[in-house]
Amino acid sequence: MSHEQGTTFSKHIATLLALHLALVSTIYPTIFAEDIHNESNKNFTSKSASTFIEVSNASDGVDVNGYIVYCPCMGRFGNQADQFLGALAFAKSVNRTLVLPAWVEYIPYKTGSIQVPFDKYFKPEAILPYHKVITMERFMTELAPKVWPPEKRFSFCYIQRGNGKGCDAKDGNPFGPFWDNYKVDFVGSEIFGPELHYLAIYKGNGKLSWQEKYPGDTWPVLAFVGPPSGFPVESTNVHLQEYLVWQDDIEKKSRDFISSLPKGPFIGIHLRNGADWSRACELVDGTQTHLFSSPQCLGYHQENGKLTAEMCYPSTSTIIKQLKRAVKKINATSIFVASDRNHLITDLNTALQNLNVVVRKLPYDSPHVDLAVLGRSNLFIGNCVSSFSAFVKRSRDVHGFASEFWGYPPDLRRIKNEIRQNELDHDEL
Ligand code: GFB
Repeated sequence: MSHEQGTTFSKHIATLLALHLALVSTIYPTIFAEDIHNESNKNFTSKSASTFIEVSNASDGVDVNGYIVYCPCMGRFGNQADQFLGALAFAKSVNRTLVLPAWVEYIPYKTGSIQVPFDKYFKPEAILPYHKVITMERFMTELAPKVWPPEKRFSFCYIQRGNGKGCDAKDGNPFGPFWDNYKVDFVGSEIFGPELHYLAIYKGNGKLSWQEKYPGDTWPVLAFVGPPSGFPVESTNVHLQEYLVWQDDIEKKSRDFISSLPKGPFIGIHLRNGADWSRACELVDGTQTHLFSSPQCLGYHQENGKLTAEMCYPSTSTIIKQLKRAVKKINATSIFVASDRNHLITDLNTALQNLNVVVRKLPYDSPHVDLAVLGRSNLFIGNCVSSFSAFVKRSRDVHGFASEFWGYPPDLRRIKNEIRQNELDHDEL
């Protein structure tokens, strides 16, 4: 990489980071007026209420190998779900019980964040076939008094953060509100880098290094300032999506909605087109290797091509063209649209009227029901760059359902024309 390219690349990274931090710490339209009730758990009713503790290997229900606790302090739902899969793999690798953190959500036009218990959306029992888990709420009330008394609460970080000398685990939003939600204060910090890294579990004896440096008897709880995992999800952990099973009420809402659609196959589409997204996509100028979740279509080693602006923020004409093709391909009778802003219902209904399909969206706002419906569609078309779309793609892969992405593979003729047009414009100047 030349110095100039390097500088441009660094500028992009810096801009993206700043954008990301600004976006996650301010006002996000992420909490919706969805009243999710705790219905009985149909598939897992055989498990007793204490299942999560019974999987532990001591008579008093305490896991002698210890626990992993962390704050999902980066990004919104899609980002958090990506990192959850990595954290799950990490906990399994070091053989500690994973404490399921709350989902961090941001309230529109309000500072701060709220913490939504993990099991409001997903069934913890469904994770047990893979690894031992307990919700943060149960951990704090039932086990923390025994294994993690206030005087033993150290926060773990790779490198010093904030203004102090340690992890400053509660500095900023959502860090402070997350731990406050569980009334956790830290008495000190444990900086594990640079000798150790959570990624060590993917190399040689890495997982043993964690166990040797932090044995369960002297360090019963490793409380990480952020997820012990990367973003996007490591390729080896993509399959762990199968253990994220929706709670029954979300399943029911998605099934009810689907049964209200005309009989026949339906296409589920994700239109990520809010203001934050258009700002992020402005950075796509052909020089980046990856952006956010783009490895899901471009490949983790970029083996499937380059990122284009159309893949990040597809034009309405691209969306219509791809949809027309897809409708014919699967003989769809309806299209379900999920979006964070503009569902394009009128444009799509008008453009597709000759094909006899109806275009619908949920009659209420719920990202989780949107995800569940998209997951069940006969064909899904998502945004390769978005981690919200990535959640859907992974959940469909579990069942072998078909998925496509906007603008992918890129329309080479269109790109050539754009380049030619740019050259003409330039010549005219
Ligand atoms: O899920 P997420 O991390 O995906 O964040 P990206 C996007 C959020 O926008 C979701 C809402 O968690 C939802 O709250 N949202 C997006 C939607 N699409 C839909 C939809 O179809 N229906 C509904 N109801 N809500 C990244 C962020 O978003 O975008 C980063 O995580 C950063 O922090 C970046 O802001 C620009 O990967 O798409």
